[in-house]
Amino acid sequence: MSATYFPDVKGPIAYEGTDSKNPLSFKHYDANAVVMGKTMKEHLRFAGCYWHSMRGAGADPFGPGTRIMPWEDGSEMEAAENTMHAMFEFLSKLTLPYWCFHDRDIAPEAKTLTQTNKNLDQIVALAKKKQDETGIELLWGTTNAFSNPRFMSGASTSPSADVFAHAAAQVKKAMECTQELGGSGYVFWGGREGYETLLNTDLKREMDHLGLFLNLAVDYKKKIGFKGPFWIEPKPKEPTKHQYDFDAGSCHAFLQKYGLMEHFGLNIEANHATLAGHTFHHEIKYCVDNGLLGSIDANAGDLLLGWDTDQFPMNLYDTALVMYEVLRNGGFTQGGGLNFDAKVRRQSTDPIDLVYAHIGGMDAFARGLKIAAKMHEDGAFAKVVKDRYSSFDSGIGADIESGKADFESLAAHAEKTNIERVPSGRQELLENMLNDYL
Ligand code: XLS
Ligand code: NI
Ligand code: NI
Repeated sequence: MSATYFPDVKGPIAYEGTDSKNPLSFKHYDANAVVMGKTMKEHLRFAGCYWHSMRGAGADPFGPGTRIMPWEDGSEMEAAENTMHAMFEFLSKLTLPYWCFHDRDIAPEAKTLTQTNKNLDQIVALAKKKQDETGIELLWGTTNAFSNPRFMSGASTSPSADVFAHAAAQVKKAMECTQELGGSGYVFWGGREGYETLLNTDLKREMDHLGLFLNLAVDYKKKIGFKGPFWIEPKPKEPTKHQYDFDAGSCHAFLQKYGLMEHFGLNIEANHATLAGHTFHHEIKYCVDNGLLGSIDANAGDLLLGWDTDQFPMNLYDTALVMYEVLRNGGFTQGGGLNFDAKVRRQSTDPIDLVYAHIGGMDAFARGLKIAAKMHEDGAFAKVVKDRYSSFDSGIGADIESGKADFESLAAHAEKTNIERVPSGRQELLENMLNDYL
């Protein structure tokens, strides 16, 4: 492996166990260790993301980028090629088996769509070569239909039909690139699909346009034979005041209304969950219970800052409870994985900081997986939940669930039943139990 952009990392990061003092080693992520019948690598399906790791220079609303990114060198197209080399060196050294990208991350946008697409073709060919050389695979591709000023009022929900057409052209091409690279799935994040003020917004028309657009995407997917599922990535706000793909629940309703359930799952991002006023655990659990778990953008927010800070996931409660749900789902059955949609802080300026960040995130999820597996194997939490609803397993409860009961029979039952007390929820005991696993 040629050490070009990450010279301090001599070879692939290895598992050295918890006694190791080497900061460039995994303490918990042991790719080939078997947990509940599958290797950690198979369970976790880690992906590196192009936009933050390779293209994010650390800019914030108050200042430009701060980061040293030696790969952004030469002409625009040279820089794009160097960046692809850097990405694959980075993925290989971190032993990340997958990657994710937006069309505009990997190749520069030109003056015309034709030239932009040619740029993309050139870089996709290089990416394909790098994939073949390394065995690293594409988890998902997506479209950036939010940065270009033409998308200021939305893409498929823009009041301009020409913008709708441009968004379609972009998704069409990005889907083709994803297919060319063998991507597992394709993501839709509605970057500006929302509104700033209702005073100028035809809410119904915009949502109908979004539903139409996604149906057109399904038509095209069938036409080109793209096998992977589509995943919507819910986010309640930012950059818009209100986004239509608010959270898992509202996406679920949207997908049902527009007849899209068969083709879509969700890509849940931790920080988007918290922006929506939910926990990461809640959003994942909602997906598992409704057959919607596609993929995960593994990051974390800062509750004190309150915006999409995209930090690396370090909280073991989060990783354990989320992996508990992923295991309950039988894994990433739609072909998704854990994509580090996370960025190092603005003051973390060296390429090596990216390496530390990913080691930390991978170890946090590996620990989460081990904790979750133990929780499943013991079955203590599953038993508590099962027992709590056991009144629905027989008698009147079974009649309710099977649809046998009606209001008259229920009223008759209530008249002859005195409720002395409803069983305790035992929340504190359960929290103690959870801490014992950590
Ligand atoms: C932004 C989103 C974005 C998506 C892909 O908040 O997380 O990065 O993951 O468009
Ligand atoms: Ni994301
Ligand atoms: Ni995000």
